[in-house]
Amino acid sequence: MVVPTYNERENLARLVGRLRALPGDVHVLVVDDSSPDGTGAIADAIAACDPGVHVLHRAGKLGLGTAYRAGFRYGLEHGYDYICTMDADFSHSPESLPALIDKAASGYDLVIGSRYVRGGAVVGSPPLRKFISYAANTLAHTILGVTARDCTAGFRCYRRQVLETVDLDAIFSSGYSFLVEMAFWVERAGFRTGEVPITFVNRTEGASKISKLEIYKAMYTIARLRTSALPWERIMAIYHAQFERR
Ligand SMILES: Nc1nc2c(ncn2[C@@H]2O[C@H](COP(=O)(O)OP(=O)(O)O)[C@@H](O)[C@H]2O)c(=O)[nH]1
Ligand SMILES: [Mg+2]
Repeated sequence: MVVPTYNERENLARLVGRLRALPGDVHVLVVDDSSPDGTGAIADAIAACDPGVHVLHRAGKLGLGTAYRAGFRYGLEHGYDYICTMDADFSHSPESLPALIDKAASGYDLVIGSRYVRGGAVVGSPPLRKFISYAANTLAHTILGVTARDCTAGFRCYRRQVLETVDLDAIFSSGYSFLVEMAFWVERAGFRTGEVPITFVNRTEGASKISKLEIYKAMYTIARLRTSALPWERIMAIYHAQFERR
């Protein structure tokens, strides 16, 4: 389980405790971006007493997308078959993780802990937050053709083959829109995406790191992916044929 953190000192120790208490010896990798609140030191202290907990320290706030990518690389290099991600803020209940892994093991390449399938729910999010999430998903469905109902969710389980196949270096998004971009490439590569209903509980401790800039970047990402997915070679061939005939 890759847990990116930036200022999560109120949450991290309890979260890791609950993940480590799950059946199946779930290992945890904390990817901390030099959190000013000392989350990195807390992670080190936990890792010092538990060989199933690891920490990657990065030099500064380099973005959620690149934190996931660093975590994926670590998971691939260390031979894990399932590489998962979640927020550190308890919006994603650790106890839902086995359901995600079970579904992946039953033949899905990417499993998303989803608010927007039957049985899923959102608790405590302000209306604006709900609207942004709804709007981002609607754009991803209509403009990009992504079929996952909750493609902005960070609670995920990837089979290692997915992360070996998708070109992680070619992913442009460094921040939150990484999630939409990854869902898009996973589906385009022909992998099977499944969803497990979860109840998303808005964080009670610490502050959200999502900013207006991340929302603009997400819109740009959707536009960029749409244009990059157009059949440019055919379009240029038609254009040249027309042009040369004159
Ligand atoms: N390492 C790292 N973690 C981040 C960064 N931005 C956000 N996070 C973490 O990513 C997770 C999702 O962020 P969060 O603030 O919960 O976003 P929200 O759920 O969309 O409000 C949390 O665990 C954050 O601590 C970042 O730049 N670097
Ligand atoms: Mg969160």
